[in-house]
Amino acid sequence: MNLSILGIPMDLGAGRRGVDMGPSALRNAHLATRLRELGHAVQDLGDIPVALPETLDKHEEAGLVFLEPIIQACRDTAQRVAALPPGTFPLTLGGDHSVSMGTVTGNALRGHPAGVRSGLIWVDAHTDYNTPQSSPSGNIHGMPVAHLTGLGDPHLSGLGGGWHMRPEDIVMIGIRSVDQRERALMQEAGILAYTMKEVDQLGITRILDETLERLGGLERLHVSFDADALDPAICPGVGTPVPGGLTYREGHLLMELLSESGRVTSMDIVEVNPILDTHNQTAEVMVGMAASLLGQRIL
Ligand code: 4U7
Ligand code: MN
Ligand code: MN
Ligand code: MN
Repeated sequence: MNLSILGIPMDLGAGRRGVDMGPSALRNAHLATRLRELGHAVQDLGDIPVALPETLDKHEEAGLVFLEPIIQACRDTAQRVAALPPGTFPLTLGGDHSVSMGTVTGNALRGHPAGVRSGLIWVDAHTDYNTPQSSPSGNIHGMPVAHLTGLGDPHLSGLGGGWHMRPEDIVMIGIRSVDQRERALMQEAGILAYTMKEVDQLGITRILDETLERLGGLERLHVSFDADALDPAICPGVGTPVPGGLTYREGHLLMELLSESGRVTSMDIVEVNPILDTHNQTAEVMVGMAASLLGQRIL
């Protein structure tokens, strides 16, 4: 497969500094080499330019922190991803999770300026379904999914022109932290989310069977993997850790089953924060997750 790596070194959407160094940390953990060893043709496209918070006034517009530069970076990301040649698998590296408004939109627009119906598997401790009105923090990394489905700020939700994700085409896995008003928005939208309770009760295999069945007819499937979905004991380098996450094996099994399905067409790795990490462990674990999704086998 032809893989294109693209970094989006952005931490404007997060409450803490440091996730802007995520792409460097992942490259440092030998991302490209690992994927080449699997037989892929890997091209690193470098990074999307993103404003540094120190060069901006920390202004809030209608409950949104750093709205303008985030729109800019997401727009650039969407354009860059949408322009990749057909048959290429984009592996996009955050940055905080607001980058996924750009990556998911770009992947849906590839080869189709109006956008195609696409599936989204959101692996995260959080549902990221806040709007500017519901958000307790104002941090945009807690809002990407809501904007992808058309809620919230019109500039952020308008990145795809008229294209939006359909709530029924989204499945979330690993969920264990949802804000009160966010919960109501999730229920209204009818998004399927497997909480950690369901991971414990049903197991990853059954959850993946149901997920792939639900997203059955869709030709494009994007996996957005927030490092905080994994337990903080395995991935300490995240800005919003929540105890009780996916184990190392649950994460790999999820990726292995997705790989076996042959249906995933693009992936994000986001929220890796080297400042909060120990010896780049979180980046190394996440490189392993990408390798499992992209065909690494034990035997
Ligand atoms: B991440 C939060 F309030 N829900 O909106 C918010 F708990 O991309 C956290 O999943 C969001 O890491 C976490 O600020 C965003 C908070
Ligand atoms: Mn997230
Ligand atoms: Mn999260
Ligand atoms: Mn986070």
